Amino acid sequence: MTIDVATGIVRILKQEGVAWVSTFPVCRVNNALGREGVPMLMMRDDRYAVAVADAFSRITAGTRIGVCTFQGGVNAAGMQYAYAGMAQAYEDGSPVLCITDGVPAGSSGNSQYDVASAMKTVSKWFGYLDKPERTPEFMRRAFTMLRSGRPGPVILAIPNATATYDETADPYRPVKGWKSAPDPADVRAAVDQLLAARNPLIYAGEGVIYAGASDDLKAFAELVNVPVVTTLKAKGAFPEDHPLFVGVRGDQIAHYLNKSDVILAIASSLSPGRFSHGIPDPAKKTIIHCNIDELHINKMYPTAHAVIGDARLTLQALRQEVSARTSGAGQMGARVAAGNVAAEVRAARDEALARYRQVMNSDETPINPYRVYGDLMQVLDLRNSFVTHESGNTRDQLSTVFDTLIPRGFLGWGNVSTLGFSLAAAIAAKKAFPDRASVAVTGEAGLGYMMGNLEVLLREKLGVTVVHISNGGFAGYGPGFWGPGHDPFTHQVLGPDEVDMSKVIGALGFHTERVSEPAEVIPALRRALDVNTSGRPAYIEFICSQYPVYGQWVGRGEG
Ligand SMILES: Cc1ncc(C[n+]2csc(CCOP(=O)(O)OP(=O)(O)O)c2C)c(N)n1
Ligand SMILES: [Mg+2]
Repeated sequence: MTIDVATGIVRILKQEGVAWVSTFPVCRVNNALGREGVPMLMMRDDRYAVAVADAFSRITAGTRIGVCTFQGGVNAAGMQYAYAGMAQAYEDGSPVLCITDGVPAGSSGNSQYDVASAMKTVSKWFGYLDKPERTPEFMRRAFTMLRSGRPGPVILAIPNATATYDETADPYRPVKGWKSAPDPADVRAAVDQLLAARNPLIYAGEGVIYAGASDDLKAFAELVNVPVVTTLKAKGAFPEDHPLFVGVRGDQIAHYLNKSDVILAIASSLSPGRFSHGIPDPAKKTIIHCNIDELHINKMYPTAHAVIGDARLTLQALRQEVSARTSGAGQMGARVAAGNVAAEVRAARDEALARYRQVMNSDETPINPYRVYGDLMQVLDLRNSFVTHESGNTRDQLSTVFDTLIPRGFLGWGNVSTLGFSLAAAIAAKKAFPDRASVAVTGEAGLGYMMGNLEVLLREKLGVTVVHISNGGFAGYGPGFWGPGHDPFTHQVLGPDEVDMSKVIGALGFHTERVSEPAEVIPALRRALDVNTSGRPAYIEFICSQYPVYGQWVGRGEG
């Protein structure tokens, strides 16, 4: 009957289907997790504890909620370190549950760092459990927020984990999460505009993946025969071998964004950031903004028609409306012959991608990074694998060329992008889909961040491959940190001539290789993926050229 708060929380987590929790000690709920038999994935720092849980929620599109614990209370060292992970989860809108010790009653205002106000800036909700009896209520509320509306992190602070309450007084029932369908009048207005457009474009954001709406997006795009651009975080929401797929970034996106008269944005905030497009000449375009969150409407750009609701229900409603009015494709077909749309997309993509396709076959040494990416695409089963990038050139290059055929076959991340997240993402992908190959592609800086956490992969037998594009410098964003006028004083680090990272990481117990010959890229990748299948992690250092060439974001400067 009577139960302590920590045990109550853990039993509710089990009811909610949480199979494991990532952590960095200490947190008082951890002992209850241990006692109740919930496995803990112990990371080597608090930021990674958050990042792994965050990435798990992203990769499973919120169908399985990632949960983490870290240190809080009056000695909130862990929380201070976890803040970086929280901020990234909040910025990217990831539904992760974070549990920490709360400042005990009688100690508020004691420390300099104000936990509550800090956490409120990086969460959808910061819940301070001020009474043990409220445990079921707080957990209900947390899972309601995690499974409904715009995704975002929730933090629960538990000031007294050993306090007790009557478990039977308010029995917990799992929270399903709820969705809303758009107003039919708004759907009609959107379809009016779309059917009247000369050059419509669909601009799809990550909410398509969270809504499980990839098939609906495909069906709708095909019905109206309109080209599709996806954002970085939505990469994979639309199959990238589809004739209507324009791309994520590059000249072909510029062509379509410039030429479009009507943009139907679905499940994207349309907030031009460092890693997304701006809409050129927005006042001259009709923007139909379909979003779950009214806070994105009329943000940055004037919205001509808003359609508020869940992405899947919205796409289904749009499709029904188009079909009901017309023979669907026939209507749009009157605008432009069906085949021509795909032909134009193909021509635009071929032209924009030609320079990258060429270097994907390059035999030069040091190895061109695109050769590694092209070979990676050949080696992986693109319908049954996971790849992610790092902050820096690997993001820019991979998001330009990597063919993503299934949702979350590739994780694009970072409205703001915290170096080192790729390792957390690759670990989470392995946990979510153990049978899929899982690859993190990183530069020197990302690798530096992950070093302390590599031990986790050995301990947990996580067969992940870290691909290091070893170019001896911090290229970063823009034309490269070595480029004219772009951070020329802060790019150089010890490179492959001075340090052999394959020996360093090999000494830990990873399968490691160091590859400087293009012809060796494929065999080395194969060996790494092969050892991964028996749970051994791998690291391959590819000695690469500095090649800061990639597709641009429209409306961004070079810097
Ligand atoms: C936590 C954090 N601090 C700073 C940055 C800014 N930053 C982005 S990329 C980068 C350097 C990347 O260099 P490297 O890892 O060698 O990748 P390359 O671009 O050379 O492939 C820096 C410092 C960041 N993204 N995250
Ligand atoms: Mg580098």
